[in-house]
Amino acid sequence: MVTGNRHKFLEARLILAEFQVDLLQVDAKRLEIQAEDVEEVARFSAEDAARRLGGPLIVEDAGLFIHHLGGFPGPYSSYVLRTIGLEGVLRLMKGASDRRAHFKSAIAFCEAPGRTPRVFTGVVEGVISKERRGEKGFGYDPIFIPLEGDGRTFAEMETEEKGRLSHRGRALRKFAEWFTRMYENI
Ligand code: ITT
Repeated sequence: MVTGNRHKFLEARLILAEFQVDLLQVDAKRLEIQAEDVEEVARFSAEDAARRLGGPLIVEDAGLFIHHLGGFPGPYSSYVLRTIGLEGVLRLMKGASDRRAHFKSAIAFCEAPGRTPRVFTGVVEGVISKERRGEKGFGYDPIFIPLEGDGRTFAEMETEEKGRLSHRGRALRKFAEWFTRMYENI
């Protein structure tokens, strides 16, 4: 998995281990285009990474889409976290009655240089909390409460529990089902 985000990698490794798929992290340079949808970003990045590093590999692009803010920060999620941070997002949400949001993940698999990547997506619906809660996870986890949970934020959950509900878990399980079918005879 080509990523600079260790947390993301550790979550992904745990999920794929359930399918007996072993994952290694490569923190290598790759191009990341600015686009509206995570699928396109992931597909482009995987193609570029495979050209530089060979394959097979996966790349993930993810984002948080907040309804009250018209889908913002979406494709700008990492920039927004680096600039205004969680406190800034909570400020933008002050007084908002519609606190719905979703995370979306796109996992792009590229088998080898020149091959067209295959993309798998996953979404988790939730709400933005009124204050930050929890120390686990990363990124927006302290302010995201998944609807299918029990009211805790992702940052209040163990990695395994988050993986059962998360956008990343959903996308990776789709990938793993396809991958293990494709490669079962190798
Ligand atoms: P790579 O591109 O190197 O994989 P990244 O951290 O930049 O790592 P993304 O572009 O996919 O990853 O993520 C965009 C932002 O969304 C980034 O700030 C993440 O912290 C945040 N994010 C992604 N998945 C998340 C999750 O499961 N929980 C909380 N925040 C998440």
